[in-house]
Amino acid sequence: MENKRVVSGINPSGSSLHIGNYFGAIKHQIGLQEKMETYYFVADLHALTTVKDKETLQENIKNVVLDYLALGLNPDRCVFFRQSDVPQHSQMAVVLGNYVTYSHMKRMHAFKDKLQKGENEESINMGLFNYPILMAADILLYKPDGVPVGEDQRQHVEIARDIADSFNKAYKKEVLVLPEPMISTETGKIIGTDGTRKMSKSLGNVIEIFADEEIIKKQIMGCFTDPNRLKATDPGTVEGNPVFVFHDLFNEDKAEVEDLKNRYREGRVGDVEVKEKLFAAHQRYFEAAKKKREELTRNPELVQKILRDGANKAIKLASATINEVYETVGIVN
Ligand code: AQP
Repeated sequence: MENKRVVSGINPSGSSLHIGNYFGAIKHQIGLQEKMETYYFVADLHALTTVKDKETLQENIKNVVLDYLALGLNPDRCVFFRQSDVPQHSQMAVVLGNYVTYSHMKRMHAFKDKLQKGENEESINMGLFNYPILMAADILLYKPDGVPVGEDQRQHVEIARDIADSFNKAYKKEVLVLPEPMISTETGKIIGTDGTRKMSKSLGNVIEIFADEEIIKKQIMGCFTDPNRLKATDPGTVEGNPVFVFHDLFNEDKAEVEDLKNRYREGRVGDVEVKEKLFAAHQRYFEAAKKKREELTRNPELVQKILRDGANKAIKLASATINEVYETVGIVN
């Protein structure tokens, strides 16, 4: 994939990013900046499916922009922008909706998840139903070779490929590129603090990255562990136990992790010590990013400039694709 192009985005549906976003997608995306042409964006239009309060949305967007940059996006190496600053995303979505069927859309998991959570079709908005079409537009506009995301987004990258294929077949021309999902086998699905479901903003089972220390401590101390271990002296299970999954992810003191695991298996350590060490490891791991975030917060003009420059670069590529798409379908002004 050397000299190739990738694109990916983050939905500012919540007030800050969590370790599932980081280890599932962002860390990988940051690594790719050195090797490939990278386009990363904050998918603010997608957040409208769930955020219906103006101030909350503005705050979420600001926070996610700062989080993303602080975690290591380098605007000299990647094109970083807001989705809404590039109107071609919306234009492309209007076209692409015509190359996917209603029954295919009904099988998409964002929509099915809501139904499973007890919502009925009457209360699901069309923005959510159409989410995969806008996401296909986000991707296909940049003709990328790959899309680095977490496992939960695999289905959405696949539908983008299906839509591109169906568009190309309709016009017997290779206009759109079919991108590959790029998903880590080890960290593509980070489990939530409830120990059962994927870590998700909307499920509230997260460990945030930049929240106040007290909040992060509470999230870690409330983390699910081995349910069969009633006392600290009971031997416990380490494999699949979320606190140890998280230790493996961000506690860089590997000797400490091994010692905790051994003592846990033998019933010689309490959950509180394991979690306190996890909290300390979290503070160490994200310390540099926190400093960087504070610097960026003090420099809003710089952040605005990064987003403006990013949008200008993104528009160049996106407008070339939409012009080609319009030309292909017969909409030529
Ligand atoms: N638990 C996770 N494990 C691995 N990867 C994850 N991602 C999210 N959660 C996990 C990846 O992070 C990127 C940005 O995700 P997003 O915020 O745009 O949307 P999402 O996947 O819907 O994240 P949430 O937290 O689950 O949001 P809500 O609750 O609003 O739906 C993506 O690449 C995603 O795969």
